[in-house]
Amino acid sequence: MKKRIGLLYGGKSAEHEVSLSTARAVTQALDFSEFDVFPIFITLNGEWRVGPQLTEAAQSIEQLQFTSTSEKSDNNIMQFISAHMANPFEVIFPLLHGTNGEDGTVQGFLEVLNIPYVGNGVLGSAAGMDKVTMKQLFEMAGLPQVPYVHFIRSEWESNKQGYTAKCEEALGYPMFVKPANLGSSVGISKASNATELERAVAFALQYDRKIVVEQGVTAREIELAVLGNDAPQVSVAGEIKPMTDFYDYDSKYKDGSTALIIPAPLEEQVYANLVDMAKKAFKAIDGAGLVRADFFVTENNEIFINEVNTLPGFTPVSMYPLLWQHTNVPYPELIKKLIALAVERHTEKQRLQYNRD
Ligand code: G1L
Repeated sequence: MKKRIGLLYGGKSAEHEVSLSTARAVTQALDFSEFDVFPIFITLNGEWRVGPQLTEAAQSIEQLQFTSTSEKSDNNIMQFISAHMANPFEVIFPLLHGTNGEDGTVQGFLEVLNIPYVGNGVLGSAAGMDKVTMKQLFEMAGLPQVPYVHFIRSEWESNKQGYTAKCEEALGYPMFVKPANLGSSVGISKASNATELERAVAFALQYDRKIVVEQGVTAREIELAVLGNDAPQVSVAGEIKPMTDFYDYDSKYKDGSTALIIPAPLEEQVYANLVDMAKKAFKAIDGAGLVRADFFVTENNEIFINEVNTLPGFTPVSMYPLLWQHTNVPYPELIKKLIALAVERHTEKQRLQYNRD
């Protein structure tokens, strides 16, 4: 029996286009003799559109952006629910951020409908989107991190001097100012003095009401891919070599001005520590399916965890799939494993008892 799989992509998000390209890449890697594939497109306006079954890989992203089936340009989430009721999806592959940027929302919706889905659950997705929450979880797991200060807009506005002094004392310049909400690198900037700090905070506040200020470290950026549920596997390490001062949204996604080095040259013991920390970080956020764990490694081989990404770039040329490729898990196999992990997790959840009978 073929599995009915729904690819959920697009979305009311800055990464709408990235999501479309990712969905196209996934259709190109899926085995159509094993899966019945249904496209579920969320437009930039947030309208849900369930398309006809795909019988082969999508050649273009235009093909995945089908036009409206109704005049009502409202939400149409009912179309998705009806399609599922008529003929249930066995797994949904969510290839997008939450429809309004706050993540875990799409996962929560799929939980309510009791549909298995690929990747992290509500808690992991939400924790993975909030840099402050993530740091607090890492702290409790005993993972080493770069010193940081955090505050919300109202705290900053009522006490700029106090927070500036706090940052200067706890961190020193240079500092990196980031919106807590981790979509991409938008809103991030570097501050080398108090004037720049004020400007950087104002900039970051355009993207979130919660801000994190981190001590600047001179270190290599090393990333590992984690795959699994209760006993996750870890890939070889990769290194990101930025060609600019630090990598911002443009250099990360547009210029191609970063180089990926896989495997990253690391001493055996350093790699072993990174693997251990990647697993701990996955567990700390209650990860499921996958995360990409990002680290700083200094010249003296001191390791700091930077973040985990619960929705890493996922085209065949993105770091996460490339790390598995170099660990002998090619992209089509990676996708199959993620689908199997989604089913496994859902099956385990079905065993739970929700009442006292
Ligand atoms: F489903 C997975 F595998 F868990 C998954 C889901 C989403 C992996 C990676 C992503 N990434 C994205 O959706 C995105 C980078 C395109 C965000 Cl818009």
